[in-house]
Amino acid sequence: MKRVAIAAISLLAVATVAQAELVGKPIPIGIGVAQTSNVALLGEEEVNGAKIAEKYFNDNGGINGTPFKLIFQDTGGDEAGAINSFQNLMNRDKVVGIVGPTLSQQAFSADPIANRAKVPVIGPSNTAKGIPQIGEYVGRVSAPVAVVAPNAVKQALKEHPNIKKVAVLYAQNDAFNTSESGTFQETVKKMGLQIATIQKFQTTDTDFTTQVTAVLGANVDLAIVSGLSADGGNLVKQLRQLGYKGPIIGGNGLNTVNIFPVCGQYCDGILIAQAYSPSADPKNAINNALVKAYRDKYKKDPPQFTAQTFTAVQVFVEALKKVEAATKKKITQMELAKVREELNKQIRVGTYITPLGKISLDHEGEIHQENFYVAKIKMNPDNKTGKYIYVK
Ligand code: 1QQ
Repeated sequence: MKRVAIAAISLLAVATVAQAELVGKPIPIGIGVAQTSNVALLGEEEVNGAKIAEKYFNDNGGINGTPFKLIFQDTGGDEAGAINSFQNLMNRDKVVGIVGPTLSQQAFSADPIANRAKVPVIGPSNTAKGIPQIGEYVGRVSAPVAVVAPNAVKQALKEHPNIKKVAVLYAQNDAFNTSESGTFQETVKKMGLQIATIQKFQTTDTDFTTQVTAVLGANVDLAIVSGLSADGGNLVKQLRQLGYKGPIIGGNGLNTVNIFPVCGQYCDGILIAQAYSPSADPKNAINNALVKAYRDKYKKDPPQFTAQTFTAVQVFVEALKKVEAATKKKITQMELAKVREELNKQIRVGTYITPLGKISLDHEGEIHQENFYVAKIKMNPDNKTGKYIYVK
C-alpha cells in the first residue's frame, strides 16, 4: 500500500518536473554550428543568420506570443565538437530542436545521437548525399549537392563553350567534399566532357604543388575544386600562382567571403553554385526583411549560409506554431519529449515562404526548393575585399 503511494507520488513528481522543463521561460532552440576552428569561416555566416532570425521572429510575436531563445553551442570543426555541442544542447539546455551542425562530416556523427534521443535536427548547410536518411528526426534546408552543384558546370560551359578537358580536385577526408566531387564528376561525364585528372587532398593541407603540377600537366580547360574554405582558397591561389589560366569552379565549401583573405586577387572569377540569391524575388517580404537587417548591420547582402540558417530557424518557429494549433496547447505547458515529437512531425507538413523562396521538407526531411543560381567572385582592386556577382 505504502509502496504504491510512494510510486504514485514519484510518478507525479516526474510528470511535474517534465512539464516544468519549458514553463516560464522563452522556448529554447539550439544552434550548434562552428564558431571556432577553420570551419568558423563558414559557421560565422550561420551565426549571423540565426541572430537576425531570432530578433525578426520574436519581434513578430515569437511562437503565438511566447518568445523563443536561441542557445548557441560551438561545435568547432570536427566530429567530437559537434557531438559535444549537441549533447549539451539536448541534455543540459533542454532545447526543443537543433539547427546544425555546419559540416556534413560532423552531421554524420552528431545527428544519429540527436535522432536516437528524438530531438529534431535541421541542417542549415549539410549538403552531402544521405543526410536526411540518417534518421527520422533529421532534416535539412540546405539543398543537396546533386541538385546545386551541376548548375556551376552548366554556367562554366555557357561562358566557355570550348571546354573539353576537366580537372577535378577534392578533399578526400571530408564527407561533403567527397559527395560533391562525385556529383561534379557525374555532371562532367554526362555533359560529354573528359575528366583528364582527379586530384585528392586533405582539408588540413596547405601545400598543393603536387596536385597543381598534375593539373598543369593534364592541360585542362576547367578546374573544379571541392574543399573547405582555407584549403580550397589556398588551392585556388596556388593553381593561379603556378600558371593555371582557365576557369575555376569552387564548391560549396568555398562559398563565403571569408575565402577572400585566403586567395586574395586569385579568388577573382571563381564560379560557385548558389541555393540562395538576395535579389531573386523583390516581392518576397521575408527575404526583404532579412536583406534589410543584414545590410543595416554588415553593409552588404546576406550570403547563402546566412539565408539558410535564417530559414532553419524560421522552419522551427512556424512548426512550433503548428504544434500549438494541432495540440491546442501552449508549448510551455507540454512535456519536452512531446514537444520534440510533435515538432518533428509538423516540420514536415506544408510549405514555408522563406528567403530561399517557397520550400517544403518531405517525409524524409529532405528539402524541396524551386530555384538555384550561380555567382562569380569579383575581387576589388585592393585584392582583399570583393563580392559575389550573380550570373544566373
Ligand atoms: C557540407 C557543406 C559545407 C561546405 C557547408 C559549410 O555543404 O558539409 O555539407
